[in-house]
Amino acid sequence: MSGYNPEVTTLKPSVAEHRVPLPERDPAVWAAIQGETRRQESNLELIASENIASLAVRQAMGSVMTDKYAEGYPGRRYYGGCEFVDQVERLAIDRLKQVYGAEFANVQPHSGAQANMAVYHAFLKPGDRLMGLSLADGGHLTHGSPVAFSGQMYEIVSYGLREDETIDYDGLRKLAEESRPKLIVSGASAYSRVIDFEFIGQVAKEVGALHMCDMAHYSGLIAGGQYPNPVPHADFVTSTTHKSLRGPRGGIILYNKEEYDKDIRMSVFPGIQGGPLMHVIAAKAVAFGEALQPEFREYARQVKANAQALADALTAEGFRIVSGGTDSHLMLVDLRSFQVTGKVAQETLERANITTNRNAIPNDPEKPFVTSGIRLGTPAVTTRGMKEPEMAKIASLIADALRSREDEGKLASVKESVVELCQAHPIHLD
Ligand code: DSN
Repeated sequence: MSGYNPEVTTLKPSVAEHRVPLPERDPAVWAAIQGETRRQESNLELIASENIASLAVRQAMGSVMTDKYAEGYPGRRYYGGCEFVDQVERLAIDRLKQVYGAEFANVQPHSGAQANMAVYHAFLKPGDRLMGLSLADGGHLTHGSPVAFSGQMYEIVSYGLREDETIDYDGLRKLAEESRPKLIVSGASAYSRVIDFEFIGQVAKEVGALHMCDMAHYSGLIAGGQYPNPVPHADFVTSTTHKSLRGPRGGIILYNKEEYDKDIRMSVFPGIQGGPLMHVIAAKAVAFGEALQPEFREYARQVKANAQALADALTAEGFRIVSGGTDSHLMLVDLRSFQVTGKVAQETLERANITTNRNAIPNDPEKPFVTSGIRLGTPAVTTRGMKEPEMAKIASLIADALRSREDEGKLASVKESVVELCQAHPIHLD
């Protein structure tokens, strides 16, 4: 965009028009982007699956790599002109393998859901048995929910939680022995504790199943050495790249055995996808490079320390944290002691510039659209430099907002404090 000057340009008018910067070219879209920029700057982002990507990641995303078709893989494309996209995809693959200590990596899945679909498509036939953590207990739509392709194409058996709200590993083993699934999924979307990937991998071996770990939520913590690495214990590890890992929106697949390589590659392309998003792959390469820096280890450590501080402070405010705490970046908050549903809490907090998402808690008496909980996570607030003292402040602002949900004046004063906190930890996104 820089360098545009309509007065002095020697470009042909149609080409010059192609270089008109977005604010002038499309003010409506620009206004929405500016709105989102200001929203991110002045809101406390506590959605556990969100983060704030670096300027370098966003610059790669907004680059000319978006123009290029590159069906195939580096060195073996179906299009000409792939020299530089090959470079960037090789960088992404090499860095990703280094981050997680994996032998093979595929960086082309457009999303986490497509990474999971690619593994299923490669190794399961429709009707084969798939076992995962139930959605109600913290699993993901792609782990076997009846409303998603996973639950519609495969026969699903789901494991769940014990009374203490941690994974029922004995139940998982029993279910696997009885139902003999073809593939067992580990990983979750709303589970705050350490998952025993080694145990689940062992059970999978015992029953002759494949083990796929969907580490999407924990991938940044794993990259930073703050959560167990599933790579040695799973046949396949999938992830998104935009959650705690802080890259662009996208997916990845890792595996160690050469015998899986052809099937995974063929399943991603041409199996379920066409041309890879090369601008996203460039941004993934940047993010994986960032994850290899020593600062990222410190970031991951602080994300986890902040989550523990937030959970402790919320407990002191009178909330119940599902399972009693967290070993990761996220927590589920049971709101029933505040006599408020997840839906009302999410809406109330949004009025105070605190962004969260409602989430079912185990054995939730409310419908999924209402819920009795909210899920909170610390990746984004940690990116903007907040630490334990700010977590205590955030817990007290959340409690104040929910206690004063009928009082517009008090909510406005909570919002003022939130904006002040954000201004004290600025994140310049322009
Ligand atoms: N939608 C994501 C989350 O919020 O956890 C999972 O893909």
